[in-house]
Amino acid sequence: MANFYVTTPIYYVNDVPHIGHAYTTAAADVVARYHRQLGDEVFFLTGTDEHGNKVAQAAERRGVSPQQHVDEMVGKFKGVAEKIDATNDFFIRTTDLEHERFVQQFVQRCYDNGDIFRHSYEGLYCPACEAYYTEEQLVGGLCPDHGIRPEHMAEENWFFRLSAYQERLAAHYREHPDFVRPRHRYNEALSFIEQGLEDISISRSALKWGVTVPWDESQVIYVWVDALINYLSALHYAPDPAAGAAGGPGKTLFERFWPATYHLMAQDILKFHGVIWPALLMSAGYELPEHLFIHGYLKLGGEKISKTRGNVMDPFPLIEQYGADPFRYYCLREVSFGSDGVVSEESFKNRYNTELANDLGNLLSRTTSMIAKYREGLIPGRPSGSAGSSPLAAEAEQIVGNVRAKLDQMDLTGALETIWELVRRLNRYVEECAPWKQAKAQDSEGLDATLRDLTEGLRLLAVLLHPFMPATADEILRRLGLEPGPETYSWANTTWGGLPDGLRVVAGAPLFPRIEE
Ligand code: ME8
Repeated sequence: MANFYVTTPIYYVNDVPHIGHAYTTAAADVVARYHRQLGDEVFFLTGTDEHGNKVAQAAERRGVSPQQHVDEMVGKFKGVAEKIDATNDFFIRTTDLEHERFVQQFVQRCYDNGDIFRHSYEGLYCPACEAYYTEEQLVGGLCPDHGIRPEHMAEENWFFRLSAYQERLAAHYREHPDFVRPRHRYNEALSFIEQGLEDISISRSALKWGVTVPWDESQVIYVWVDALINYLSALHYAPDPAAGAAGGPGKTLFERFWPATYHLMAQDILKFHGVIWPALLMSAGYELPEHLFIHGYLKLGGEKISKTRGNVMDPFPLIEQYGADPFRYYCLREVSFGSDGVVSEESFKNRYNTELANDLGNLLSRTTSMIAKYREGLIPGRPSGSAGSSPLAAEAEQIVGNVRAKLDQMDLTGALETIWELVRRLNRYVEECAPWKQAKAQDSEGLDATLRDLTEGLRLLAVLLHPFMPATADEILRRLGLEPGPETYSWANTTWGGLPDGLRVVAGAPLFPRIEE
């Protein structure tokens, strides 16, 4: 049993959440659930980034105070996590007092180490990134990420000696070739470091909406520094999910879960997490996270979905209409995890109808209705002796092994594809065995074996699907007369032959009613 700590970025509350936010949180939830299946002790963190210029401006546009704005917006982001069935152990807000105090202590450590100094600065500032750019970094004079023209800014503020960490950062990358994954993102981050690092401004004087610099009340801490520290601060005040467990964990969350196992995010914030965050941690004397995993962008019509660009796909109507599971399935299956990909309502409906309604939904309804018809609902028991071995056992176990290997590599899309090999194999098995013919020929033993194999296959599917489609997995188990729960979903139950005898199928509506145009 290992300790496993997975995080999502904390999302900006300058605008409403969109499908991109739901995607990262869903992916982190898959990973968290999978590690719980393995028996790991898991901490899963998500939350909101509530300070900074962007948020202050959004509040001003609405004519409300920043505090009122964030208090109203946070519910929408918590709502995303709930609606997609995320099992986050805590939801951090950077306006939590405990977080703010921790941020001050953290930067004080960097200051005491001599890494923070006063400096005046002038440059081109993108308010959407909350970051400075050089002329060369701009594309046609515009921010490369947001396509807006940066503002000229001049400030005297506090700087962090990022340049002093260049060598140590590069060495860390060389010694930890899987620090950033996938590989091309590692290369991107390392080459950025190797091009030379400049010191960065880590405070703002013009802005009031932030955490005060502990030694200079006239300035607030730069929102990105404040935000990154959330991964660490949360472990100092979040309630302990294992606190009620028998015997108690005995150690604090920080002792058990730092360093983080995975920070998940898209490539827009790789530089902050791959360069600035590790340097800050080195300066303050903390261990570095084990891995950053950079998934790609979901794009609409070929363009990155972004609040600043205004081309947002709202996940709520889809989730409300079809449930969280089809949404989770679709995003993770349609776009190869780690690459960019296009999403659309049309392709959602296609996958829903073919893969969920036809492949998976029909498999369950065919199996359970045949058991109802031929065996009065009683799932045939395990035959004794050599007659008990199934032609599917070896194939299924190979598939389980492959799913695990893909999940361990963070290939969430590959894992889903592999699970569908089993779905399709079971459907072919129905055709091959033709239980209706076995019934007609009064091949009672053959029919029992077919129905039992299909049920066993469905049980296995439920365990494999649990991280991706938790409600669907629960429903499959219930239809087979099984009780869903942590025991049933334990990875130890992925061996063929785990189905208890004496179960009865339960009738029910189609898992995924077809979407008719
Ligand atoms: O950057 N496709 O917050 P943010 C896939 N507050 N993922 C997407 C996406 C898309 N089109 N759009 C957004 C911030 N995301 C900071 C983070 S962390 C210390 C501070 C996801 O609201 C993806 O995970 O702009 C991306 O990295 C993140 O949302 C950016 O969220």
